[in-house]
Amino acid sequence: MSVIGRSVSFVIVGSLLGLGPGATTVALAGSNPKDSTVPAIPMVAGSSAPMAPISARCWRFDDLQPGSVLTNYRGASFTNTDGPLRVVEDIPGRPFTKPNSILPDNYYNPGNLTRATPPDFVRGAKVTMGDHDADEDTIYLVAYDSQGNQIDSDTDVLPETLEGGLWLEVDSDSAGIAYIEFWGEGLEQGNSVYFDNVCFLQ
Ligand SMILES: [Ca+2]
Ligand SMILES: [Ca+2]
Ligand SMILES: [Ca+2]
Repeated sequence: MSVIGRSVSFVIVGSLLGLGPGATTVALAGSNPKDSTVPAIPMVAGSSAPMAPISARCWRFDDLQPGSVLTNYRGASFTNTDGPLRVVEDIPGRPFTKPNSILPDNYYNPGNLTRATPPDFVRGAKVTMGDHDADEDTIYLVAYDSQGNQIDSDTDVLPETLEGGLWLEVDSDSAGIAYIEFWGEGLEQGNSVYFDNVCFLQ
C-alpha cells in the first residue's frame, strides 16, 4: 500500500515569495501573518523597530530533470540516510511549487531522514513537506550547529485527508545553523513525504 498516495489533484500555486524558478534571493521587507510563505521579521528587543531585513534563499528544484538524483544544488548538499533523493515531476498541492518536488527512493523504509547543508551558516530554515493524503504523517525539522548540537526543532501533523503540505521552520539567535535534517513518519514509520521549497535565512 502506498503511504504517499498517488491520486492526481494538482493545484496551481503562486510563486514562492513571488520570484522566479530555481534558487532565489530576496530581502524580506515586510511580513504578513496570514502569508505562511513569508517568515516573521524579528524585532529589536524592547522596541518596535525591526532588525535588518532577512535574506532568504529558497530552493524549489523546478529546473532539475525529473528522474535525476538530488545531491548538490546551488551550493547546498542534500543526502538521505537510506538511498538517493529523487527529483519527481509530481507535487501533492499547496504549498509545493510546480513542477518538481523531491522524494526519497526508499521513503517506505523506517527511520530514514534527509540532511540539507547550506553553503554558509544560516540563522533560519524552512521546508515544505507533504503528500497525496493516503495517511497521517508527523513531520519533523531539526537544526544543528557545526558540532552536531541541536539548536532548534519544529514538528506538525499532516492530516490523513490533506492533499498538499505544510511548512516547518527553525531559527537561531545568530547565524549558527550548519545543517538541517527533516523527515516524516507515516504508516509503518517510513519517511513517506515529499519535500520542496527548502529556504535558508541569513
Ligand atoms: Ca518545486
Ligand atoms: Ca499523508
Ligand atoms: Ca505519507
